[in-house]
Amino acid sequence: MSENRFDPSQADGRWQHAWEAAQSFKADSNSPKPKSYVLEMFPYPSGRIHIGHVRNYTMGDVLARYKRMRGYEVLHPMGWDAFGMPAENAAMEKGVHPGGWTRENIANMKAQLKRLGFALDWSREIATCEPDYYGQEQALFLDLYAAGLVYRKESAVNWDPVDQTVLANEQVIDGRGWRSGALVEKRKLSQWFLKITDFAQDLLDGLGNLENWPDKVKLMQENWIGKSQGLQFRFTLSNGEPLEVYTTRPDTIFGASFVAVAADHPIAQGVAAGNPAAADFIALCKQGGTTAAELETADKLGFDTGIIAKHPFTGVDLPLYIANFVLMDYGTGAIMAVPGHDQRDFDFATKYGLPILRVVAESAAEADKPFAGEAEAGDGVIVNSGFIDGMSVAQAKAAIIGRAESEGWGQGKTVWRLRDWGVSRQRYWGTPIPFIHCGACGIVPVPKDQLPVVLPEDVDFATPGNPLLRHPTWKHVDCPTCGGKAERETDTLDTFVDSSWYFLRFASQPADRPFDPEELAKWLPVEQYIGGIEHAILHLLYARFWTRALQHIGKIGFAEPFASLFTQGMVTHETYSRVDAQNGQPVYFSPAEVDRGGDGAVLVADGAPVEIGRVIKMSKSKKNVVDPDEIVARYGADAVRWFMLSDSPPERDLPWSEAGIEGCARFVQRLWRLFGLYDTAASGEDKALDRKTHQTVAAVAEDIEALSFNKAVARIYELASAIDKAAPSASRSAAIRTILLLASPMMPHLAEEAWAQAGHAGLVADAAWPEVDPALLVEDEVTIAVQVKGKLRDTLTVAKGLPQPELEALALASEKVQRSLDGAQVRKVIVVPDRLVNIVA
Ligand code: ANZ
Ligand code: ZN
Repeated sequence: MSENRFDPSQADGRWQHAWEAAQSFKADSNSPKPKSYVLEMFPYPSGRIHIGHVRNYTMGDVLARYKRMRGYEVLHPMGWDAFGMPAENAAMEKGVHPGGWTRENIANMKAQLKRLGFALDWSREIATCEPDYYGQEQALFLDLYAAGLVYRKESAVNWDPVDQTVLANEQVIDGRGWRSGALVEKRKLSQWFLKITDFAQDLLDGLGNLENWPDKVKLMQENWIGKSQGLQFRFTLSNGEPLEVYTTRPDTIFGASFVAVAADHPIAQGVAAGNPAAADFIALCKQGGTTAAELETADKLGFDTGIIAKHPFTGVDLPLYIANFVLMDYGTGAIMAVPGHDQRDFDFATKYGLPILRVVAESAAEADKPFAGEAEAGDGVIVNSGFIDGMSVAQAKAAIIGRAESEGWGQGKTVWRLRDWGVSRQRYWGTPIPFIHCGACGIVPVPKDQLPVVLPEDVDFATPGNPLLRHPTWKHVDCPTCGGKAERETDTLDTFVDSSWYFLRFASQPADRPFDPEELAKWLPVEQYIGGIEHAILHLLYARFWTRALQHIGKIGFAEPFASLFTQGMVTHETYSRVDAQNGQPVYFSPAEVDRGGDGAVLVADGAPVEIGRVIKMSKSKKNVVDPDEIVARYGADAVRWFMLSDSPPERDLPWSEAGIEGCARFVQRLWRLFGLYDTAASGEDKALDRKTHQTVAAVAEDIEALSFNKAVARIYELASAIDKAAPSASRSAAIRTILLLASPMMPHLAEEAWAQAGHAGLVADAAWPEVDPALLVEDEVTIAVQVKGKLRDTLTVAKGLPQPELEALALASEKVQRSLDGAQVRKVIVVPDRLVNIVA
């Protein structure tokens, strides 16, 4: 090869065009080859790809390219999760149209992805904001409705009384609307729900079969589904009403010292009707956040109603409180409180001076041990509890449930944390929910032949609220059933619906249906899904639910969408900042603005020091980012890709470093020089190098299949060193050809360039993975330690399995051994075959 430097600025684009011209990565559903579906979570088109995308997509790309080399027909698609709030925010802030803003971002990001040389089938590109996608989603939504899996119900939303609009949870900051600053109220609105709870048990059981999912993700899903078993039972209140409570710890019933209801509980409402102080307290509760997490951390607050509940066993009077930490939509919205063994109850009892009783102890002897400032939620033996004293927690649970059931005041009950999925959003930039409200007929599904229900283009963002609701004409339609005047639903779907089935549409996208089940069956389930841990719960649970729901209604033949899941670590970097003297806030500087010496760092602009902060996830707000475009322009796509795979195991964080990327760029050149040594005319055999080559092929294959990319990279470094050291031979040329193929999924541009320069026909992208000769995988030589009187004097490299007499003879023949014996009489020779010879003199 004549050129002695590889020039990515020339080569990268050339090969990207070559792949496109050859349609190298177009997946053929009708191919007779075995199929492999490799998928990375599709991005939100925010405007620019970030380094996390680069890492995620590089991993998927290496696997996809590798699978192609192994003879698979590979589906490796890309698309855009294109609906959502940022587009509407941009519309409000910059006066642009959400559609224009989104499509422009998609074009930019697509160009960025192309510059990284990803082996993607762009012919299957999807943007969820286009009617050909969301129209099919509307069709599926109607199918789920027909099957009884979609329904409407009243539900609380965050209502901004000034902007007169519903707010998403993220738009409520410290209880106030993010734009108006007004105190947010909880309002009841009729909303659309998907019946995910019908599948709660199924979704839980299914986790057991997902062997190739990270345990932590499965655990998070399990907790989210939250199956709990306990007792629902009745107290009789002093006002004559019954009070139903739910507890997972019936074993602690003798430790109850008060009962409590949620602010929206009917009993609380009843009290408030005749008591202004109670009404005020309930209003106060409603101002806080709505989420369980917010309630969990909020200060415990209560209102004593003066009502008394009789303890079912002891007859003791328990006061009834309205309490802010009791949720209306869990269990019965009412609890028996056991301060000794529940931390929330403990905090509450401490604040309001209520008894804290011990009913579980480490042993019966510790029945009166005081609490050390906190509740004891653990296991133990039951104490101070009458007929259940001495039982274990589990025995006592069963005993109390048995007693309640036989006496008729309660029953064992399973309760789920999982709630039905509220999918209504009062926003413009989402999939219109395909229903019509008719005064005469009620709720009427849009007939399928009238789909898609397309978003209007002419919308106004100058005033807050839902533009669909305000649009002068869009919502007015004739009722499909009676022909009378009717109105369209103006809610749109949660964008998580869009991402719950996109992987199906990638595999099959007919114009007239959401997908073709037979074509789907060829590709699904996804063989390897790769994405961020931040999607461990919602996206992955919703996608599992949609797949099950579609199976349930007979649309598809499988329940789990993703056979293997991998969650990659983040790309991190230290931060640089100074505290602003005026407002005391930190001002951040990007790595490019800073000169990082040995210990400290100075701002290039003024030469004065900046503070070096922790190594954390790259984020725009902390300015500790590198721009993918910039580094690709500077080092070439292959060096960037190589860096994303090197050093850190893929599930761990990857610290970005200038030295690291420069090392990668140097290795690209080093490989290029190695390829320069490729010589098909070379002759002669180098057995040791052959073995190294074949062992590397086998090991790299194993590593890529296990997604241990950093290990694969390390092995390629090793083989490169072995080639460097080897003398010219046919073996060395074979090794060079092999390393080119092994590195090609990681450095596809360099590989193509070298392949072409070596005069090979076709593209490396279409080449097969090198064959392994199993005979070369076993080491046939061993190193033997030769000791004289227990001291190492020499080592011998001999054929494996060499018999004892030969080994002994070779050892005694060693010059070093003879020198150390110095004429002494050999008394005994101990031989451990393949390991050691010890000569006793
Ligand atoms: C008595 C008790 C004693 C409780 C004890 C816990 C520990 P999990 O396990 O998450 O399902 N609870 C029930 N309904 C509630 C509601 N609507 N809002 C807030 N808390 C509620 O939680 C069930 C436990 O949470 C129940 O068991 C109940 O407190 C409380 F040592 O009852 B327990
Ligand atoms: Zn009608």
